[in-house]
Amino acid sequence: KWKGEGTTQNLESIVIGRCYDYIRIVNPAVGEKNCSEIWEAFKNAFINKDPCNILPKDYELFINLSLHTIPPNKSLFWENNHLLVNSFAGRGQRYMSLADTLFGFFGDFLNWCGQANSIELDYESCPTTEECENNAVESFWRMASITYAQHSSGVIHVLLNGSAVGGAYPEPGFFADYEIPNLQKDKISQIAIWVVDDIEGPDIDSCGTHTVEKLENRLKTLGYDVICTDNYKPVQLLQCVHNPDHTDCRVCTSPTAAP
Ligand code: ENP
Repeated sequence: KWKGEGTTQNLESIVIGRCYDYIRIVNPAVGEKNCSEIWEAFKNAFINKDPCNILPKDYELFINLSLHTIPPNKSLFWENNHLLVNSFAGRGQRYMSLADTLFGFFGDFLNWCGQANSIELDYESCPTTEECENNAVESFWRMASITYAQHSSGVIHVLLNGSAVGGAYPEPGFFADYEIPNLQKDKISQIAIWVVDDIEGPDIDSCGTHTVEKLENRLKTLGYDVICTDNYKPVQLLQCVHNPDHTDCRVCTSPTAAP
């Protein structure tokens, strides 16, 4: 009955398995966590409720149980480059994006919703954000984004897509609406923005232009030390793994003709 995809099959097994994978293998530094209690708190945020009336605060207990330290200088915010961010962050080895925290790891790539007057999940369909913004997935990411921003410190990194239609810094967007307003200024030394175009993609946005200029001005007005870099090489080199033959991916220039 809804326009969106239904709950991911085997959701419970996936998220409980992810939770153990996270605390035992991906990031044992988080210490002991009760994965079945975290699953119960997650599920209780949205089961047996109108699927269009789930609020971020319904995930409060889930967040309290799964919260852990986010190392300084490791936070990585982004828009419009989910897979690139996943590989660049390296499951928290290089950077810790929201999806590399225990609470974000739980939901990444999954879909879920419940139904009013039933304790069953809805595997057939779930509401999209266009149908209702107070849906289980949207409210989950809003709560997770707010928490992630509040706990980020040191140098903050932001990876934006310079080829995104509509601009690298979308408004509305999670970064603009839930993350920037929840950064704790006294814990942050600098905000480093990277604007990276898709290989072969159009150069729609760059540092100092269009929506990126708007972002830089917003952050500077808030009193942050902001630096911006176009086509940050380490990220571009990662993109080149998929596009090894592209001219932008040449690692050394061809020798010039002899005089
Ligand atoms: P999209 O639309 O490019 O990508 C959405 C996909 O990324 C979905 O598969 C979603 O999981 C997963 N995802 C991972 N982290 C987030 C997230 N953090 N979030 C929403 N989806 C996330 O991403 P958006 O909507 O533009 O969100 C980007 C935001 O994530 C940025 O603000 C960045 O700083 C933040 P699922 O379960 O929905 O399939 C917050 C919101 O970290």
